Amino acid sequence: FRGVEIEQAPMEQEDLIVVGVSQLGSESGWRSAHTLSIQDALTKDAGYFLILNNARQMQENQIKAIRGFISQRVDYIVFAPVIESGWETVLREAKDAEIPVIIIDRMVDVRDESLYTTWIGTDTKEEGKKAGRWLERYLRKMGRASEEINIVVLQGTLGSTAELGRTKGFCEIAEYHDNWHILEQRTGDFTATRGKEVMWDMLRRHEDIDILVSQNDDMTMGAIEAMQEAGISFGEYGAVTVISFDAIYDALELVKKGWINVDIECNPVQGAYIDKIIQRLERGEPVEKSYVVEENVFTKENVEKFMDDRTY
Ligand code: GYE
Repeated sequence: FRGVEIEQAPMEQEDLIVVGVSQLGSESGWRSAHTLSIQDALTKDAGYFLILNNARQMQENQIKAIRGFISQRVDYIVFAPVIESGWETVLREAKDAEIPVIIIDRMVDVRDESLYTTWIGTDTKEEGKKAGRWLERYLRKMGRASEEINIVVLQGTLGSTAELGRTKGFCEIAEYHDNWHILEQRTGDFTATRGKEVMWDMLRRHEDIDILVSQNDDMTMGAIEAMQEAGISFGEYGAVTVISFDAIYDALELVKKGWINVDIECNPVQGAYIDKIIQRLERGEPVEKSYVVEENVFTKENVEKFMDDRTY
């Protein structure tokens, strides 16, 4: 995306609120929508000078960017942490510099909550549970509730909130079912390319896959390509039932076509929240410690009425 270099806020911008944003990367359609939503909200017209840095999936790049923001004395630091662990030191540096930190999308795992001001994100564990609950209902509806069910899971970036939450949430439901067998869980790094490669490999090693749980739409699309190339049928009338996460527009098209059976929504439109929170802080008003964005579940039955409004 645009604005990958850290720019210096020019002097004449003094009346603008300077916000340093460390985005974790540009791995997925969801991520592009997330970045765009930030750029749309933190505009000059709205009173902001936005410094946006793309960390390209590397925690050390994020730490470097945040240190850069601290030495530039930005007014706010906003960041989407690539993984949960390892943030204590740099967050303490920001706190010592008295720069408020707003965490977005994924979460950090820190003991001391005072190291950040607030968090805006989604309930990824609940998303995982929704996938599990959908599968329960689906198997019941298909008369397969007591069949042996073989599941493979394409996980996102290991150690990221989205991966940890979705894995945990789905496993919690799976534990109730002795006949659900998770054959393998492997990371596809939230990208289409890795999703395809890993799915290829899993298809080669497991003969009888009933369910694919893919923790984002990009990996799902890669996995679909792998199944097509391997001559394995999938989706509504196929051998492999496909469960996906995110619900970006291109994936909703596939839900409509019956290629993806269900897509658990994850909402990337978080920019307006950042703006609202900063405005509150500017007025000296209190903010909540966390803001969780609302989300839906899409199947062929309900998908169409949501597609018109979807901008990403
Ligand atoms: O699901 C995936 C992205 O952290 C919720 O990251 C986000 C996830 C999203 O790469 O597509």
